[in-house]
Order: sequence, then structure tokens, then C-alpha cells
Amino acid sequence: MADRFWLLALSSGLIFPVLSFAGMVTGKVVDDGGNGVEAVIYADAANGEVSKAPPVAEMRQKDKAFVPRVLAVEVGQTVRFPNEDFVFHNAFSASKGNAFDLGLFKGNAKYNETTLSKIEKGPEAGVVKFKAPGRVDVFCNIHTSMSGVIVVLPHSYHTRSKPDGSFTLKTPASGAYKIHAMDDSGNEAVIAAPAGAGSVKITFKERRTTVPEHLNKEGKPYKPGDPNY
Ligand SMILES: [Cu+2]
Repeated sequence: MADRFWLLALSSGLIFPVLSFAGMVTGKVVDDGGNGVEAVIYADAANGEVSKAPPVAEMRQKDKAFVPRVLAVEVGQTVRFPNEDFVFHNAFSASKGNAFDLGLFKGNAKYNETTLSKIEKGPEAGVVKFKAPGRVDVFCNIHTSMSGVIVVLPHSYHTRSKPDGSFTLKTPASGAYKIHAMDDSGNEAVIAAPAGAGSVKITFKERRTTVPEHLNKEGKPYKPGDPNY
């Protein structure tokens, strides 16, 4: 009787569709001290489910920083880089497969002349469509202290942890993959995916919070004499 049930279930498709659903992993990202870390979390699967129409993502420039400083997008997804500051910014990357240079652009937010409060947010934005999977290190050619990371993925298995480090990640149904976390300084932590559903902990060991050493878009050191350096 039991055998007959399984045969019936398999042949009628009752079982296979359930097995093909993506999994779900919950967990927490922490530093050495056990404090929660805000990070992007993603599966490193070579392929998988993709979004039908991923929204335009944003990496803003605000108070001479990229906001957010770390972002995960899918291959083919577009990212806007609106400048919300008064000063000029640039955004460029020399990362293989996704190199770009948006030139100089200035925010054009309008202000109430009496109160000086912002009355219309109208920042100019450069736009980049990311074509290759991989890590894209983003910098500003004027301000050496500005850095961001965009992780371009061939699937939609990514999420962002809350300020307390907790997250829920949709994962591939099967196949070997690892779970990565990347924080806003570009630190990366990797764990093996759990065998089944369950809770995981991802720890950033000796977490570096400074901006990584990098060259300008000409491949030369930034000059301390440059305006706004
Ligand atoms: Cu800048």
C-alpha cells in the first residue's frame, strides 16, 4: 500500500514540484565580539532563479560617502548613482567585466532660500548596467575616502541583514554552494551551506573598517594636493 502511494504520488507530480522549491536559510552576521553586522548575504551558486524584472538599484553619494556602501544586484540589473551632495563626485570601477567611469557630476538639489531646507530632491545620476557576475569595487576619482562594493550575481539568492545582523536568505534547492557575507568595507566571510533548513552564524574575523588602499581611475595614486582630497 505504501509503495503504491509513492508510485502514485511521483507519477502524478505531487512530490517533484515540492522538491524543486528553493530553500530558506536564516541566520546572523556578527563580528569577533558577537555584535550584529549589516551586510549583504548571498549564495555563490553558478546559476539559479532570476528575477523577472529586477528594480533599478541605487548607490547614492551623500556626505562624501556611497550609500549604501555594499549592494547585491543580478546580472543585467541597472544601478543609479545619484549625487545628493553640493560637490562634484565621480563613480568609477576598474573591476574586470564591469569597469565603468561616470565622469564628474554634481547634485542639483534645490533649496528654499530662506530656510535653506531642501525642497526638491533632484540629484543628477549616472547609470550603469552590470553585465558580468563578480565583485565590483566602486570608488570616486575625487575623494579617496569614498568606497563601495557591488556584488553582481547570476541569480536572485541575495539579501541584506538588519542592523542586528539577522537575515533570511532564499537559497538554491540543491547543488553545492557556499554562503557569503560582505560588509560595507568589503570584508568577506564565507561558510558552507547547511545541509537542510536551519540557522547559521557568519562571523567576520578581524573585521577591517578602513577604506581599502586603491588607485585613481588612471591607475595612479591620489594626490593630496587635489581639490577636495
Ligand atoms: Cu566624491
